[in-house]
Amino acid sequence: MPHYTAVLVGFQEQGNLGVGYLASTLAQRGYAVRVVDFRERRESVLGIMRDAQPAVVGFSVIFQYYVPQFRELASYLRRNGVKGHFCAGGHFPSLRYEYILRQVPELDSVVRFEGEITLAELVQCLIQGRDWHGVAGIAFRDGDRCVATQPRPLIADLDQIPFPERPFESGLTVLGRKASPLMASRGCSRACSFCSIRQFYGQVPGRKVRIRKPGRVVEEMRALHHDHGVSIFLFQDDDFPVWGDFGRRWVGEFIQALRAAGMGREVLWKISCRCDEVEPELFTRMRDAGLYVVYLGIESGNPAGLRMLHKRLTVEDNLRAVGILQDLEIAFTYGFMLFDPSSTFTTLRQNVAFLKRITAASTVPVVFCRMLPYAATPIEHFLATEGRLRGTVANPDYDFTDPRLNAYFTCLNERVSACIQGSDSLANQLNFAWQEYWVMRRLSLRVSGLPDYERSLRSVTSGYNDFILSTVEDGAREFESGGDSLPPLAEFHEARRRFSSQLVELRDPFVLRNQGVLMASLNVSE
Ligand code: B12
Repeated sequence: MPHYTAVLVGFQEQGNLGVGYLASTLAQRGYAVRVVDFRERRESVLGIMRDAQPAVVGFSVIFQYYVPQFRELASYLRRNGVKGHFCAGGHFPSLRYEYILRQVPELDSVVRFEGEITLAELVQCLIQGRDWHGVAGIAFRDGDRCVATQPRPLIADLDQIPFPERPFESGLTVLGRKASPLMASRGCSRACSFCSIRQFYGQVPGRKVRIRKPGRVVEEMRALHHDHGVSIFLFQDDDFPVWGDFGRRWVGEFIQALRAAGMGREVLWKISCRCDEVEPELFTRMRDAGLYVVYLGIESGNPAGLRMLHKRLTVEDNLRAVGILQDLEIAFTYGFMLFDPSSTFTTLRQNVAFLKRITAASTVPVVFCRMLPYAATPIEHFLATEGRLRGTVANPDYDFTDPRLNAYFTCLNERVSACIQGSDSLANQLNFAWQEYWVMRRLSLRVSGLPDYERSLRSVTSGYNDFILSTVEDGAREFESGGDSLPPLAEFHEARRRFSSQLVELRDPFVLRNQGVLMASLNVSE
């Protein structure tokens, strides 16, 4: 195996664009880079390091939950003789560099905020044997102190950086169609109190939101489509550029470029945006050019929650967005924080009523989570000031003002989390089945029995939604009136198993029955 200048270790679930951009930027400058999946066995990571003997090992710590595991890996690699310069990047290390430098003594530096140019300069210093401590945008230990160098401005023109490398396929396919993540922009102009994006892009000089040229985005899509057979594009933008006159112009050019590239009919794409950005005329045009799912950051269904989360939206704004997408027959998924620091039993009931409304058509499963206070967010600060912040970096947490709610959440979460959270949760399986449905429908695949299939899918979704929401409602009543128990865990396992097998018994035979048509649509023989 050749020696590599840098080895980048990052979490590779569904790809990792950050690491991909770092790798392509280094490669463009002539450095040999190897990307490793953080989930690989540590012995095999060590083997790669021993063979590669990199001058720099970069750890991408984009989820703060994983700080302890990264610490463990860095320490293991050092103990086993890996030399090189160890650096870390990502939201948490950028915002809390002192913490991570103290907690992970194996680290030589932290690359703060956008990492492409900083890492390239750091690598250059290291391989030329020059002093690297003056590189802008880093932090390091100096005796007992932690020092941060001057911040590096954000990259003004995102089109100046090369397309990201994608050494690992995303692993995502829908009915045999490959899906890939990509980004048209970075940053968000809004200020939701729970989100770290604004803190991440807001603490350094430069425009907080940068948007690529539509033509370049389409060029990347075209390369993925033609060279790698990708036909579903998952935009990971913090807030896809659809807002106001600018958004309308940008989207107009994007659609034009898609059509000019011959991809107006054969590709589908998904975006994330805010509810107040959804409007009928623009989204009709987007739908007609392949937009098939919109992830809405809804987050709350009651006024106090929306205020606490600083969404600057009303419940009606949220309902309106869902209504428009439903009218246009664009699928939607959503983020929803059933619990947040302002939660009471009253807001909980309002949230349940809201979830009932947006899931009334039974074309989307009920999902929810508890708002967690990520490092350096305004809500973390608020909770600390109130004396309610709890937990650790890996498990940040807080108390509700009503102690009955603390007990209720713990009990409820234990029972429903396997249904609604994580990649193999029931809600995720339902979402996936619906994605397949929308792909078949939007690409007008000639499958037989699609309307019946849709009805049955609705029926399973509805059964699951009723089960979850009635559990939440009944439990809230019980705990509010002084009780402290929910039905036994076994009942939830059983319900989960039941809905899951209903789904499998419905979905698998349908796909099998239509296998010929589905394969033919991929130009693959059976
Ligand atoms: C795509 C995505 C996912 C994907 C895949 C992630 C992946 N492997 O890349 C999936 C769907 C799996 C996912 C899951 C989750 N996600 Co997510 N996700 C994202 C999202 C939207 C985009 C990531 C991305 O591609 N960014 C674009 C690149 C260009 O930026 P970047 O990764 O930050 O990298 C740059 C810099 O940080 C820096 N950098 C990063 N790493 C390194 C390393 C080195 C060595 C250097 C020098 C520099 C450097 O340079 C990079 C280039 O400029 C982000 C939001 C965001 N904008 O980042 C949330 C985000 C990372 N996710 C988040 C969360 C909370 C989750 C979940 C917990 C959600 C949930 N409730 O289930 C799960 C956890 C998954 C798990 N297994 O534990 C949070 C993390 C917050 C935190 N402080 O920990 C984020 C920030 C969203 C948010 N605003 O809250 N996620």
